[in-house]
Amino acid sequence: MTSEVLSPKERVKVQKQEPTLYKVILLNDDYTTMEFVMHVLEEVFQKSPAEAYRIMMSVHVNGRGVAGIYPWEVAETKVSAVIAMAREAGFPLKAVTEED
Ligand code: TYC
Repeated sequence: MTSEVLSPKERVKVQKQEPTLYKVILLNDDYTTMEFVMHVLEEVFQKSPAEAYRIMMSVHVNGRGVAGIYPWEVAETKVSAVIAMAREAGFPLKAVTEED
């Protein structure tokens, strides 16, 4: 918000819009280890060990699951971090963004 003086009519126009949010979705595969997925959830998504285990198991059972919900640039950066870490470690783990 700027500190300029606004008329009452102008003031109603400057209400802040919520940014569109994006889910970061982790996808299941048969090769990435459960331990590595939990590591990614703790490092990239700041999840506790218990929450990382819960999300990892949910992806393992359901095929996909939400790792976190963020503004677009943050979500895309986290997907890039997941892919980079996985390829470096030799795993095929995939992550995608989806509008919330
Ligand atoms: N299905 C994998 C296994 O049994 C574990 C896994 C969980 C892989 C979540 C990817 O996003 C994933 N080793």
